[in-house]
Amino acid sequence: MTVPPPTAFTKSPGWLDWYPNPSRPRFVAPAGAVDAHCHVFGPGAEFPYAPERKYTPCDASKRQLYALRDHLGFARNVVVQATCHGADNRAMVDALIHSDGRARGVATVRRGVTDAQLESLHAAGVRGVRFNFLKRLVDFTPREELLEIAGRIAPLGWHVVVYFEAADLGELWDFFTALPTTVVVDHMGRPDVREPVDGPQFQRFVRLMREHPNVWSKVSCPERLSLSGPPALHGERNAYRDVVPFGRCLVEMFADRVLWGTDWPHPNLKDHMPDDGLLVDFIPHIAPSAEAQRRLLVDNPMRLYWPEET
Ligand code: 0GY
Repeated sequence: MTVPPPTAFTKSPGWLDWYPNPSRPRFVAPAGAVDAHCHVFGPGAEFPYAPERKYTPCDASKRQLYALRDHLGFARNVVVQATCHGADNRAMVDALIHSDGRARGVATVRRGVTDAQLESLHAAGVRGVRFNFLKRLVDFTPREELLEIAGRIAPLGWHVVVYFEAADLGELWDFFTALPTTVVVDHMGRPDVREPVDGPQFQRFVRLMREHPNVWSKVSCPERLSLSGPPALHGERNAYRDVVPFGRCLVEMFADRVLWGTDWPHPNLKDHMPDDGLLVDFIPHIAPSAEAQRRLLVDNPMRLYWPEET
């Protein structure tokens, strides 16, 4: 029997690779646009996946990410640490330091992180930490541990990115509102888009943003939230319509606290893999005016990730 080398990883069953030949978007992003939510996976032979991971992805390298950035007409990326790398930030940091200053990052750190490690992450371009509350992605971390980490990163000017399901917001509310930093919510707090945008579930999220001006939202991942499903053909440019009212509501109400990202390479999608060109064409449906697009894609992410340039 041949024992595979320790760096050989087998993708989780049913894992879908990222879309190989994305179309060129019709929507032309404003100059300096930032893809504020994307990941790198490995490559596993260079940056092994974490032993505690809940899934094993396909490789998705920095080179492939930056080629996609150029193809989509974007200028910069925010690379968010993916759970398959645990708190080993090397792949993400490697992507940042090979970006010519065009990528910043969001890390995962544990309680024992040293000041020197935080400073080194900062020097590489990290500007936030991510707290993940999805049981299918991570094991439980006690809230006091997360609060301690938030207190450690606040003096660096970093923020906290939170990922949770809409149904859990009530239970997480006090924790989120106690955080001493800007708080960025992934994917609009994952609303159930079968419910109306003015229904209690999404309005609770709107209330969180209205009452807490330090809370921002990524108006991202229509492909993850949509129930109307993928476009029947990958030429159709009118996809994910059931998610539009949710994104549009947040863009209209909180124009200076919204971010957008591709979520490339789209972890854990089981039914279809989106054409990233179509995802870019979703933007004008949620941000119809040139001003809203500029704030969403340039002004807001620059203020959060490259404040020294604004
Ligand atoms: C996303 C969503 C997911 C996964 C991760 O870090 C991750 O593993 O973020 C997901 O499975 O919903 O934003 O990339």
